[in-house]
Amino acid sequence: MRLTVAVLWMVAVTTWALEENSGSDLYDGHFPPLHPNCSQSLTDLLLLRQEIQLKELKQAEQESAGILREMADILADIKGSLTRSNTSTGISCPGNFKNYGENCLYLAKDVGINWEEALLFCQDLGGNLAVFRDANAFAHALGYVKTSGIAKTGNVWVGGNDHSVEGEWRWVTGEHMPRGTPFWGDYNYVREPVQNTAENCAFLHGADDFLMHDAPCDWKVIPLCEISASRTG
Ligand SMILES: [Ca+2]
Repeated sequence: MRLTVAVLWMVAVTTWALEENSGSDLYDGHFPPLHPNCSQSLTDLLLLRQEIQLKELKQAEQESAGILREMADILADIKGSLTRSNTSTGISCPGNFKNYGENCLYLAKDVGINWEEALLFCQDLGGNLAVFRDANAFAHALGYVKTSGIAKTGNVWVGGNDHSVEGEWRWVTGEHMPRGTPFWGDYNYVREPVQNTAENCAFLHGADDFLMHDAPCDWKVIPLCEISASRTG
């Protein structure tokens, strides 16, 4: 009797053990353990967060690349526009004339002649004695004269006089000449031009940093000639 009970008990235990093992394998095959402990769950969470951040960074990078491409296109348009602008304002000057601002200028450094001769000299070259309708034109002419290599005490004829009416200064092209700064200089602390029938021609006075003064028209100085710009663009 005891032997029978023992055998039955062993069979029961073996059967239970087999059933227990096969059930565990089945569970693990379909539902593998997600996280053995809490630290594993935290690691997964951090990895997921990193993955999301990387995705966001990639999207931002794509958007930034798009913005940079748009900026490059805009800069290319601006560059093209400037290139076209420079080409269209290109000025061609004949002979010894050089382009300054909107005009062509020629300072005949080796010539010393009176004002009337200077006017004819420039007209023979197809131009006129230089006139300055605004401060920019005057600044361009001064820049040319000051860097031309002539003596700082030299003098230069320009195209202005008060031949017709004393004190009424006009350019050779007929317009009234501007007065005061920055065109005219001072002589003995008095602003030029002064009322003086002996001084009816305008010149750039080297001793006064080439600002304009009036002088007797028979002085023999250097002519500054000008030709209206011809555009090539
Ligand atoms: Ca005068």
